[in-house]
Amino acid sequence: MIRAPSRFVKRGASKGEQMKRVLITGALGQLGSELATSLRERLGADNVVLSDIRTDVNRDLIESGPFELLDAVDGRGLSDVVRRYDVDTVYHLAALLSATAETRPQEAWNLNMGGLISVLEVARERGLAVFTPSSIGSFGPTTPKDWTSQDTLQRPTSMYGVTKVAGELLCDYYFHKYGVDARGVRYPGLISYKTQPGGGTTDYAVEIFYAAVEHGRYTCFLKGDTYLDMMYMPDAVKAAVDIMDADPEHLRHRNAFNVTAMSFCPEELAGYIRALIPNFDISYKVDPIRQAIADSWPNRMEDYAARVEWGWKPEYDTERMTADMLEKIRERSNVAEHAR
Ligand code: AKB
Repeated sequence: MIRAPSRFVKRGASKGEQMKRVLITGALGQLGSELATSLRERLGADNVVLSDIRTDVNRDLIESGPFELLDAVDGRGLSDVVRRYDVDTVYHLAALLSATAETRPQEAWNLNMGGLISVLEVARERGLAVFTPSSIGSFGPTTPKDWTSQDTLQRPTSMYGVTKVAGELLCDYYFHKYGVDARGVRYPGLISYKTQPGGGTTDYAVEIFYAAVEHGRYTCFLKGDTYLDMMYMPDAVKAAVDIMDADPEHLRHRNAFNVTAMSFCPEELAGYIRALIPNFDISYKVDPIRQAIADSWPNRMEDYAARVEWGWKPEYDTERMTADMLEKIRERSNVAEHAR
């Protein structure tokens, strides 16, 4: 049996008593879909309400428990869902990622900030706990690039980064001013095979695996020597669950903990793939927008505060992640091949 994290069990509740309820916004996205599956396994499907602005993907997930068509910017709609399901914890994941945000900056501001403030307002009114992901995108070109520390310069130059820093500050504000239990981590690029990312600068680190399995070659939109922090999805899900499960007494930072698992550049990742697919070939066609964003982000963060304050420790390094990605994508392509 999988044990429910303590914060999802009512205070003083004995084993087996009623668990609490979670709402995930942006639940059909790359992180949301895997977090949803994991939380539904832990807490029971009925205790994890999924929401998104679309229903055209991931039908199995949508049908595996409660789902609401909801734009997180709509505070009334959000409040209604929270009340109807007696939600006490929101994982607020709905946001535009860095590359898309750079092409549609006003929309990014409206969604990323509008969604967050409406979640925090409902949290203030109804005493909810909130998880909000920040990102390596919250750093900028003046941030120290190597072993970037938890508390350092944050002057991002992308609209995504602007919304991420503002979001970190807003979460801190709601905690200090209203006591909202807002927590979060600064995610690096997330690598996964179940749901594709969309509109991110780090998306190459997912695309490359599909291209390697399907075509044996990949044309990368970042330069070969662009180092960025990355993390495999099981660790990203673990971080989201563990930070919300952490003893608040031990949290000095609460919001926006640096978390990382590996750092590599495209050339290096290609080397790991080549160890398993010897003929794999990488070439480059640089996208200036995404390259400029990547160049403004750290090469590698340190995540000491997360390790000390709530026991963060990733399980996957680049080698283990690469082997698992290739194996899982091959399995999926074999299934698809046989289904034809
Ligand atoms: C992006 O590339 O925009 C995201 C991120 C690092 O926050 N994956």
